[in-house]
Amino acid sequence: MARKKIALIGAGMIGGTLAHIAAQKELGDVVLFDIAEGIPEGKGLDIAESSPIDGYDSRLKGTQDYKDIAGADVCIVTAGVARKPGMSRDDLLGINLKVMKSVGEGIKAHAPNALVICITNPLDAMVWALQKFSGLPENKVLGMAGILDSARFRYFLAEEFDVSVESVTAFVLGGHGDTMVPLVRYSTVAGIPLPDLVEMGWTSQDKIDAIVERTRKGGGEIVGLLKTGSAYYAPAASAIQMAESYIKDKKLVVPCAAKLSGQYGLKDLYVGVPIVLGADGCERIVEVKFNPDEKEMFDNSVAAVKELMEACVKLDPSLG
Ligand code: A3D
Repeated sequence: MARKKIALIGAGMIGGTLAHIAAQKELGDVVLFDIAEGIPEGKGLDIAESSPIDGYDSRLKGTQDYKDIAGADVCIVTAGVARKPGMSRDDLLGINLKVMKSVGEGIKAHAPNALVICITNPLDAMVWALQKFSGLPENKVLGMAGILDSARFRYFLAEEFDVSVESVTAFVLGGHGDTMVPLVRYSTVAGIPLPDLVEMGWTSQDKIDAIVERTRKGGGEIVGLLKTGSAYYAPAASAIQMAESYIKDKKLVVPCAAKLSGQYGLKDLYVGVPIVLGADGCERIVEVKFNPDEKEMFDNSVAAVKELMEACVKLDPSLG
């Protein structure tokens, strides 16, 4: 069986990390595309030179030519600008919308059968625009955010309970931003929901509330520490999990930004919801039952996503 081909559009901090993990896992051969000359070539060569030590045979190539992504099975998009301290994800909108247009056209021309995973912020609006610009089927264009936000939530909870991260499951839904919705009722330690753990005296409601707040601001916490950019190790690991579930048809149930077509009473927008991710891309959207508080938080988050979409349409009326 021929090797899979993974195209990384954007070879910055996340793109380089994606290339390293994808190669180490032998998910396929890796093409790094970037407009910055030398960066994708240099990162590709550096990673390839580690392959004899780590023992993997993935081939890596850096390029400025979209022709080199031809026939890619997966395209992971990080092209654009990342947040600097004091910048919100929304400040990135104007710059990154133009980038999504050129990336969408490049993918449409050279890799129309790929699964496309968008990471560029502001995530929900950018993946929505990327799907429109590329014209690829909705089930094959997804946004990465929920896995990362849930991983942060899981990590903080595992720390609080002093248990393995593997024993903690958590769902963070909604748009990727300060309005995201960490679902406490659906988050568990070995299947025991958090509200039960509060009753059992494992933690307090105040501590859970503080962890929820830290999760919502998890991206900003890293930006504040790094000062020169945003998180890249955990975002890359999250997107690789999505690519792996697609390539291996694992059908993981994971929160991703997916295009809704009636689910949750919403249409024609991307927002974070649990999906089954397999060989057909988004194979099913899971409709979680919300209580009134959760519904209010989800609605607020959707309203924030809609605002960004409207701002996109103002900047590029072809999206309307
Ligand atoms: P960075 O290291 O700046 O890399 C971005 C790369 O994109 C640079 O190498 C640029 O040269 C390249 N680029 C710019 N324009 C184009 C273009 N038109 N075509 C191809 N390449 C281009 O950023 P990063 O890797 O740290 O972050 C990438 C994106 O991910 C940013 O928008 C971040 O805000 C976003 N991000 C999202 C999450 C989510 O959870 C959704 C988390 C972290 C970062």
